[in-house]
Amino acid sequence: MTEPHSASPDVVTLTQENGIALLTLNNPPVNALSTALRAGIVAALAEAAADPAIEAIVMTGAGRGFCAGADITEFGKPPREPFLPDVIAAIEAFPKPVVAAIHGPALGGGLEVALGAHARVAAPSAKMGLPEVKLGLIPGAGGTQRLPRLIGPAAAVKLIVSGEPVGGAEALKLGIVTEVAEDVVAAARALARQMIASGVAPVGLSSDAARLEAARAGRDAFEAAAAEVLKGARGAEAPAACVAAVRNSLDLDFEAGMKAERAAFLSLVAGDQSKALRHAFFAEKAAAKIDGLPADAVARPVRSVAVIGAGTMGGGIAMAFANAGYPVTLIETSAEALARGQGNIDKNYASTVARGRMSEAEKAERIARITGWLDLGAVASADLIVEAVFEDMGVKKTLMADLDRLAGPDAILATNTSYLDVNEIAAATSRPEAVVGMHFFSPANIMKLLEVVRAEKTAPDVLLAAVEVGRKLGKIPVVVGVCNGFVGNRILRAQRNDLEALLVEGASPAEVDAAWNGFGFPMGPFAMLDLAGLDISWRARKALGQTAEIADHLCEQGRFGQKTGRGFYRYEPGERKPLADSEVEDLAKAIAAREGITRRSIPAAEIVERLLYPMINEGARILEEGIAQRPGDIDVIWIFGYGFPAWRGGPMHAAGNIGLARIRDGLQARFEQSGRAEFKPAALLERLAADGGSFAG
Ligand code: T1G
Repeated sequence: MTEPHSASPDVVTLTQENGIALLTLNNPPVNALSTALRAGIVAALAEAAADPAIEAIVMTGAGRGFCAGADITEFGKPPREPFLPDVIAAIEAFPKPVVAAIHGPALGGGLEVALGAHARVAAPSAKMGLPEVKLGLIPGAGGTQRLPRLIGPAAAVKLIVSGEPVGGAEALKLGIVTEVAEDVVAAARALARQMIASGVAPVGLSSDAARLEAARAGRDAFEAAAAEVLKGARGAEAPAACVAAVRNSLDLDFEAGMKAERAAFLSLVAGDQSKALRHAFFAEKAAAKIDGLPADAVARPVRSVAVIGAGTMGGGIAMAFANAGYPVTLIETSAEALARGQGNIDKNYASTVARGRMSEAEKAERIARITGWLDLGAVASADLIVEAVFEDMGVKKTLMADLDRLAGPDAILATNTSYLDVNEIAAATSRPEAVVGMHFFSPANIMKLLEVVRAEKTAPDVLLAAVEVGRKLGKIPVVVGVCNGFVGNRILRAQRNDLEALLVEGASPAEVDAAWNGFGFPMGPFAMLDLAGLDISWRARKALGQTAEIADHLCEQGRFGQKTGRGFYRYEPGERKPLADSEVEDLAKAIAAREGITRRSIPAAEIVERLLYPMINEGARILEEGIAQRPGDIDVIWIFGYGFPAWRGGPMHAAGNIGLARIRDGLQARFEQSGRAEFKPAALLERLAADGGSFAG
């Protein structure tokens, strides 16, 4: 084997063995395609082309994966040569076979690099995909032109618009790779050897006429798939741009298709939606970082879990842990409650199996990890205990005191409370340093967000353990401070500050919800209230000594929303959509008459402002109080916990696009009009608006 010739000393190495060169991408930690790495590939190809001993190239990635795509830290800066499409064209034009050996992530530009190769093999660990749509982009280095030629336009448009990766086996089924092998480099060498022996000059996807003809024959299937994938777009620009680019691969020649792809990419990358989605990407990464911990702090180990309470939340939490491989002790106070909880868990898994998303064997394996107990003493062996009992401070304090007495000396005591004071809960134990909030969102086995509540005495190793466990559950943990409602629910309360006034002034629940849907939320506030149950927010209001005349009246009538068939809407059997409830409108009219308010039609834009501005204002207060570590954490919480459209970047990022001065003025006007303190602009908002700033980060 010849000595390694480093094509570029640090990011690409080229070695050669028996005529086959190994070109290794080596830009830790994920081989992102930085300018240096792109230049290194071009240099390595030139070096290989000049070496007559080299008959083929195998491309691989150093470390845990092939290549994570374009270096997203370079976005927003002037693009520098060599541009990625040109690098991939150079791979494709190499006169001898190039085989990509893919392990781990090959994402975005990383998969596009592999599509420039003449063949691809994958390891079972491979994770191949084009996630650009999640960054508000389209694949910008030939993915929309080469992938349809490789796997057909229908399969290609689904993969591109979903942004989701596929593993080695699925990639083999789709035709992205021709083989899956544990030793993926050896398999690639063998394939290269076969291609050399065939004596046939390699043909790249861009010039493969037969593949283009086959792709064009798949147009009808493509149009059907395109219509289907666009249904979920809800205001996002990138999905439609992806569809248009794949359609170009059928209608235009390769060069024209590439030109159109580049133009669309450059337009999107400069747009607000992509900036918002890139903000959300980095904010999600930053959210797991905890400021102010000792440098040597390490997470307390968690190998086993106990969940107290087998209700909706407790059952979902138990499933989340079982899904991640943890043994779970599920404890209830009665055999009947335990059986009901275990029955619900079985039903939830059964519906996943029915949808073909899990095998019966996997279902059995996960259920076997959950052991039901009636004796609280069963917590003795658990490293982490999560209480998910009734949302009442007295109940929780009593339970925590019992757990404190029965749990092992190093056990972590976590509370799933959604808004109660975790300091007060911790004070009910002799180990407040071991108490932390882990606020799961329902359904706890599905929702990605986990608010990790840092109480005054929570120890660093306990806090780190809660975050680490959250990530092992596949969740997005965000550290928050103690206040009523923490971050997410406190901002949800602020969103509702003006809801009843909107009804009294003339809007209907359906108009308010439609405006919020138009802003990009999957569900409007009234539909959400009816779904969650009006009694839940009623109890929270009473705990705060607050009232909401219309909602309180509905609750006093026992109208708690969907579960009782009436709330802000009427729910009739057989009717898919909720129906207007004339009694709600009559009540709003009566209040207007009593208050001397002239009702009017309220524009959707005004409705959105009156929901959104109080949320941003509450976010500013949360930052002032140190309840959230950074504005991006608030954005992550609302994107992943409450459906804030990611292509708007979350409430604090969206505020920057609206303009803080405009928000301040809107709130000030509402404050003066209503006299209600909750609309008074926060000091931080006033200060940033005066400086012309934004909530950066
Ligand atoms: N560019 C720059 N840095 C990246 C990066 C990237 N593409 N991907 C990850 N990092 C950083 C990340 O910020 C973190 O930094 C560290 O690497 C480890 O990441 C032309 C235009 C690859 C599955 O969207 O999905 O190609 O915090 O903690 O959990 O068409 O990172 O350590 O300082 O996430 O093992 C498309 C995004 C780009 C892939 C690894 N590619 N990355 O997950 O590690 S657009 C993506 C991921 C594009 C082309 C278009 C994940 C991962 P730090 P990590 P991980």
